[in-house]
Amino acid sequence: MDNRRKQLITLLSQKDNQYISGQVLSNELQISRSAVWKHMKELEKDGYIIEAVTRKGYRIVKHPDKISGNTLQWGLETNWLGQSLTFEEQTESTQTIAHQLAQQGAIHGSVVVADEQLEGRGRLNRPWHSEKGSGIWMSMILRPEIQPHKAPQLTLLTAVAIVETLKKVCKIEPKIKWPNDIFIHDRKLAGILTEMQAETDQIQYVIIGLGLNVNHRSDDLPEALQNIASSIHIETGKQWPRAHIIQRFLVELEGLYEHFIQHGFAKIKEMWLANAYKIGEQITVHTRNKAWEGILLGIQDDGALRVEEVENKEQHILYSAEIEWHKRRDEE
Ligand code: BT5
Repeated sequence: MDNRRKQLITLLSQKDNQYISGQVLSNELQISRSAVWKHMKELEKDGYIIEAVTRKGYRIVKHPDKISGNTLQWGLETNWLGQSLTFEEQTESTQTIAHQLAQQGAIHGSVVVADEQLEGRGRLNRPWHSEKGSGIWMSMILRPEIQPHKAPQLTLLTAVAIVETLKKVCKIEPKIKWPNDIFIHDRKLAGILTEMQAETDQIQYVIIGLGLNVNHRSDDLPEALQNIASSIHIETGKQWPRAHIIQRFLVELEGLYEHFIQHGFAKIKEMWLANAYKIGEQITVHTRNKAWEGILLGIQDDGALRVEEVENKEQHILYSAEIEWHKRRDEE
């Protein structure tokens, strides 16, 4: 039963906006046309809006707003990423669950998604606001056979996957702020948190967390974030089906990851640079106990940041640093 519905969603999703006839569906699934119709009614209970037109057939006009184990897995077109999926209505943090699952042996490509996080976190344990029903809060467990020092490249790769997904699905053009932020119009739309368990020369697992604000209106965000954060809804004025965005993102990430493992970082680096925030512009870099002005030149082949110091034209390669991006004064 469930499997048929999954196949149905896959067939309908592949056609995107076009109709697919009841006869074709009935042949593909080897069930009667009235059984197809019954399945459509069931799908509507899960929040899909399906249009049925005589002599044309069916098409999905709206993917469900709600996320659930079903809506995430039906129509997921990846080969391995997210095929093992854990969904939680509410959890402390998907990172915490992913760590537990990874330690219990969860397979490469396992994904954890939550509708709400009570203790979502960013880097250095900073809080990550993860309101119920509005955003994408998810963690991916990867077991890459790469040297541990290359793991930060996975953060950059994930950023590229997010931007490419949002360009295609939502027609917006966010920028990547090194190393782990996705920005749009100078506001933060998404953040990535990469955590790793490794020995000196071998990675046991990497957990990549993604927080992406989707359907928040401005006043849904806490006051402290209202001037520094954005959402896809704020940018486009539309509500977006989160499950559909997650599925498209997983397809994008899987493709880029496979390319990275087979051919290395070069193409990802080019894609990253094409979408990067403030390349060629002036920033302030805080390293240890010094602050200096620099021009952002780009990234190295390994993903490190390249900055030219304004005062003496010296080039610096930065693996970690706090950077001031000179936000507009009214946004401080
Ligand atoms: C990040 O940290 O940007 C990484 C965020 C990763 C969150 C995901 S959600 C799924 C998974 N489970 C988790 O528990 N975490 C991951 P960082 O660069 O340290 O940025 C944190 C800062 O972003 C905070 O100090 C706030 O200023 C800001 N912030 C918090 N919530 C935000 C939100 N929803 N939207 C935009 N900015 C936010």
